[in-house]
Amino acid sequence: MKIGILSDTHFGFAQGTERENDALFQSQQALEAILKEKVDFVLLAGDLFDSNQPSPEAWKQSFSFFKLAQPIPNSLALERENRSGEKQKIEWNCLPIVSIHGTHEYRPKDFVNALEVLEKSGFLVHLHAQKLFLRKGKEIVVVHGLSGVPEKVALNALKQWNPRPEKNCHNIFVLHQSITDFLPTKDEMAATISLSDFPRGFDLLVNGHLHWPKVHETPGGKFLLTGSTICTQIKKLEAEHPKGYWIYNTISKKLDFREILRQRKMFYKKMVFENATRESVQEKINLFFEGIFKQSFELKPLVRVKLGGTLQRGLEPKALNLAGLLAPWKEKCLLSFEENFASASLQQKIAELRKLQKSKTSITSHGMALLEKELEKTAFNKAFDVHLIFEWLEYGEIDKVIEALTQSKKESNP
Ligand SMILES: [Mn+2]
Repeated sequence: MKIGILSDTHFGFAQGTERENDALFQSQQALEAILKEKVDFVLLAGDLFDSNQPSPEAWKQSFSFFKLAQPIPNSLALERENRSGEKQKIEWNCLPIVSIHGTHEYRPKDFVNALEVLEKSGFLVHLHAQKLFLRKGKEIVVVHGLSGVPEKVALNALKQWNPRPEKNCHNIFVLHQSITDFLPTKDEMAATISLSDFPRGFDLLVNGHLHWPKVHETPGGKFLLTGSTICTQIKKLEAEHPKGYWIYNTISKKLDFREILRQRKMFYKKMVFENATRESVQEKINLFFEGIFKQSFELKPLVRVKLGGTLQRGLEPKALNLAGLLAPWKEKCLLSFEENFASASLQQKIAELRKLQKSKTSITSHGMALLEKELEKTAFNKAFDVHLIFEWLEYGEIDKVIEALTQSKKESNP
């Protein structure tokens, strides 16, 4: 079978802003292209909506999207199996769209989920800890769907459901969670499932939620991050990958990524300065933006710049007026920025400590070096031999120290 896979369309995203049509504009192109490929069904990996209680505007976007598949006839027999093992045939007239809900649509038990509404409308088949058997002649594809749950309980939900691949079928497992392997720090509020937790023996593991597209080879098999069809946060990883969708062939097991043709481009730039002047910051900013606008864009691009490092002594970050430096470019893009300049003195102290650490000098000479530096800041003006005093102190020659210091004091305060 041929399957179109996409995820994270986020209908309703950025409502009331210049980007309010992006969610539908980009996801619609993805679905249209998938339908042209004559797929047997479409698999969605959650976060169709941006909110768990979509606005009428978001519902309208979703209906426009799902209507695209309605004229296409269904050639598959569908049967859903519940957690208890109970099976139920599903009558479906148009091209099947199979979906789990994501973390954005999650609602506690006993509340109606937006995707249940879409199923009642005949737009999709919704799975939560359920299997869907899709039969075409002799070939059976089983989609094992675990919808999004709060991250803290995700590993537990996976273990409790404990899906096992069906014999003589092509098994696809789909979920919508964070994965610890892709996060920089361990935090159970952010993720509990690791790649090693996935059940073995599946032909394909599919995960929504993380918005950049990528295929990973894992102990559990091929692991697909579908990526989103829209950018909801400008991150480095996302800016490196254009938005798109996947075509999967169950016989060759080939996964092809296709870009959405007309999409809002995204740029992310981190600039680190050292002892920068206002002019050097301005120059670097202009160079970056001139590079971007060598090409023209159908949709204003998203640009995020992150500036940090140190400024020239005496130049306070406030005086830099970054917003002012960026102003000439504001009209041409959807701009956001972050500045994180360390104060020069703190930065200097860190640099000094690093230098000392590298030189591997003894504690005594560290102390000596620090004392000399501190004395330079006072009115001391080399009134006594620091090295000698320090050496005496080291060997407990207090009397000598007092004598030398009182002597020098007399000399320097006539
Ligand atoms: Mn999402």
